[in-house]
Amino acid sequence: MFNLILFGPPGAGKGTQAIKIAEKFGWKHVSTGDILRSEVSGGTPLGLKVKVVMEAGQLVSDDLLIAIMESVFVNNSTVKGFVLDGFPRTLKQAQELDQMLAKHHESVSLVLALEVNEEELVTRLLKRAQEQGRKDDTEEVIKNRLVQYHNHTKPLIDYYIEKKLYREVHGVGSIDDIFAQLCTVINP
Ligand code: B4P
Repeated sequence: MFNLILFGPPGAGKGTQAIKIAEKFGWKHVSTGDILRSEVSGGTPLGLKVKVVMEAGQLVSDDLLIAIMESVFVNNSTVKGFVLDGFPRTLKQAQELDQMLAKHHESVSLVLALEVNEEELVTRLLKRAQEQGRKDDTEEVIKNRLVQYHNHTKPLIDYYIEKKLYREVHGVGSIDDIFAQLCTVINP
């Protein structure tokens, strides 16, 4: 099983590229952001719990995310691979992911990061706000999401460099060109 983590700051294009990668290689795309948003729009107890946190641009608790991912792995044990988009986002999530995979005799295969400057990230997310009206794409919440990224998620780069799993691709340019570059690094 190929376990790919697509990594990067908010707005780097993880969701955009994850869909294309999953389609090309026949892997399962798992976006924790999409899972949480669907709980919110469905008004489930979990959705009600995370709505305020997400709309403020904060990270949802590690325990909730870990429970969600456990059930994703249990319910998809026969897939050929996973594209994890938006998970892990904290050191605790990364450590728990390693343990979860080890339980199934699996491990992270590759961490592919999309490298995009902050000005471009903000421009993209504000554009998406106009097109899709996502509640966490306002200027103030975007700033907070970037702070969360710098404080909690960016430190994972060293974690994965140490494990020799980390590769970076320049994430500015056309979606198809970036996709082509990502595909040259993925070698299932
Ligand atoms: P996510 O849904 O993961 O949000 P994201 O980081 O903004 O998305 P992404 O980087 O995938 O950007 P996209 O491709 O859409 O998370 C939302 C929230 O959920 C978090 O803030 C948090 O509260 C919660 N959450 C999720 N996972 C969690 C976890 N593990 N732990 C705790 N909390 C968690 O691209 C952005 C825009 O750019 C799009 O409009 C796209 O069309 C555009 N774009 C993409 N590529 C482009 C390109 N090459 N050029 C120009 N525009 C491009």
